Parts: sequence; structure tokens; C-alpha cells
Amino acid sequence: MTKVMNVAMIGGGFMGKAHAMAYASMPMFFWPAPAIPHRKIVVDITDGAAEEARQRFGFDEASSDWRAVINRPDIDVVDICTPNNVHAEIAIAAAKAGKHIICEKPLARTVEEARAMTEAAKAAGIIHMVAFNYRRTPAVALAKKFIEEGRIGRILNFRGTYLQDWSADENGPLSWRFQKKIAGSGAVGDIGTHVVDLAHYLVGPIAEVIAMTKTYVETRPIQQGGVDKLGASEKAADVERAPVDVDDEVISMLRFDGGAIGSLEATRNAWGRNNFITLEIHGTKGSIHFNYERRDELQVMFADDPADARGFRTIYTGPAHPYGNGLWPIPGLGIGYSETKIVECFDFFSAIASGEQPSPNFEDGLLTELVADAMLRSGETGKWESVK
Ligand code: SOE
Repeated sequence: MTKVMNVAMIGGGFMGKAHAMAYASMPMFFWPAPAIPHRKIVVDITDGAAEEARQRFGFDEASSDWRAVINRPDIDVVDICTPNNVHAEIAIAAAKAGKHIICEKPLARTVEEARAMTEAAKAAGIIHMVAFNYRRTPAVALAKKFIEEGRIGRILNFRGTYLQDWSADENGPLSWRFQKKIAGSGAVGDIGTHVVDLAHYLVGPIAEVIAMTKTYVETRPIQQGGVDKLGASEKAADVERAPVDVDDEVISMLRFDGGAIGSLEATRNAWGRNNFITLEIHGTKGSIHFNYERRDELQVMFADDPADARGFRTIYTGPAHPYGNGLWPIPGLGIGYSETKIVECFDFFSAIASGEQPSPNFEDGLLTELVADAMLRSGETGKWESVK
């Protein structure tokens, strides 16, 4: 019999929706499943919001008291889907209570918080994971496989971008994502860290960075209501404004431990770009290109192809590729955001079943925080900053 594990999900917003969907779907895709996640209890900031999330996301129970919930003996897994300011407090308490933890990205607001979370998780001996889901896209995992097999040789260069436009409107509301005390940083922490995670996954540790950071919109209308609207539906031009104290954009050069060089750009102010995560990696024997907006596809160029057939070719991921035995049976049927979260859920519960830490775990999340911190420091100093 496949083991059933009770999940307490803290936070019933956008990420709560993605995780709840993954808990329900994972065994439908990956069978036999490593465990069956049971949606036991969802926590939100008020009883009303928690009850709404319970009904909507299919949990047995609802609560507005995360402390009481994480100490319950019938809870196996704590899932942190809250804004960044409470990640550390919840994760450290959940680790002390002996629960396995999956935490939304970025791991924390600061290196200090990320370090404390990592130490608590390691001391407790629990399984821990940070939800950097994009490395779970089959095409990205295929890129990793080609790199590990040496198909593009030694890596010379990594170019990564993450461009969105949901904060380009200067009247988009001042959500928590524009407030340092809640978010920690802006584009750097929110989406730049996804690219750092991908760079670490595909190329290896980043040793030093030199970065420019910029805040384009200095004040925003104070948000009416607590929901994270991602700028889209509330354009409150006539509402009182308050300062933005995080970065809107980062452009960074990178030096990797292994000798490769690279660049990273992240902004939420790029009109026309939605979830434009692009990766281009050049090696001594070929190149790889990926664009999340065409996430079924991996573009590859192998230098030893016949001269008359030289060029990028498109591989459509499917059963022959990573996670292909669980996802859809024909290439091109469509990989979506949901699939990345289902795969993430599969990898997390596989780690619990095997007792081996998944990646990215909290230690990996801490390394990513160190790079983000170096970028923010470099944005101030204008100098190369070491990640160590
Ligand atoms: C907003 O930029 C956001 O929701 C990020 O916080 C997520 O990590 C990203 O996957 C989608 O965009």
C-alpha cells in the first residue's frame, strides 16, 4: 500500500493553488507514487480566508493558527506558501516539530534567515526543499542531462534572463513584493533567484558577480485589500502612494567556480514579456537554448553534426525525456506551469520516501541567497562581490 502523508499547507493564495493542485495530481501522473499527499489542513491569515481555501483546494480542515497546526502529531509535511517574511519563522518551528518542509522561493529575505533555516532543518534531520520549480521543466532537465553527458563539452558561457511586465505600470499597487521588510528584495529575490537556481543546476556554483540594480517606479498606490494582485487588476491612480524600497531590475555579470562566465537579467518592468525565462549555454562542443514561453522545446546545436546540417534543432520533450514516464505520452501535448509543480511534488515525496535530500534543498537555497545578496551588494558598491 502506498503511504499516505498528511500535508499542512500554510498560505492559500497563488502558490497555495499551485501546490494543492500538485498534491491532487501527482499520483495521477506518477504511479506508483512515492507517497500519496493528503490535503489535511490549510492555514490562512483569517478563519474566513482559511475556510475558503479549504473548500476551494480540497483540504479536510482549515485554521488561522499555523503554530498549533505544525505541532500536531498527525501532520507529516509542512508546506510554506506565504509571503517571504514568515518563511524563516515557520520553517524553523516546523523543523523543530520534526516535519518535512517544502518552502516557496526565495528561501528567505536575507542570508541570515536562510542560514538559520538551513541549520534548523539539518539539525532536525528532516527532508527539506525550496520550490524553484523551473528546473523541473522536462526541457531544462534534458539540458542538464546533455551537459552531464558532455554533449556540449566544457561550459564556456551562461546567459539567463527572467523578464515579466506585471510591474511595468507605475500605478500597479504596492503589494508586499515591493516592500523590503516583507519581500527582502525586488526582482533580484523574486525572479532573479530562479535564474540563479537554474545557473547553479546547469553550470555549477557562482563565485562572484558584478551587478547593476535599479528602481524605476519610486512610489506606488497603497494596495487596497491584502490579495497579491501582481499589478494586473488594480490600477489605483487616485490612491495615496507609498515608497518602493526594492529593486525593479538587476543586470549582472557572473563568474562561476568552474571557470565559465555568464550574465543574468531580471525585471518585472519589461512591457510585453510575461514569463520570459531564457537560457543560452555555450560549450566547447555545442550550445543549448531554452525559452520557458516555449517550454515543450529544447534547442540544441552539436558542433559535430555534419557540416551541411549544422544549426540549432528543436527537440520536443516527451516520453523519451526526463519525467517522460509520468507526464504525457506524446511529445508536444503540452508542458505547463502545473506540470512543473507536479514534478516538484513528485521529487519532494520521492526524497521523503528514499530519505535522501532533494535538490534544491535549503542548503542550495542558502547558496542562491548568497548570490542574490552579492548582487544587491554589488548594486550598491559597483564592484565585483564575492559570493563566499
Ligand atoms: C511574480 O514575479 C511571480 O509570481 C514569481 O514570484 C514566481 O516565482 C514566478 O514563478 C512567477 O512570477
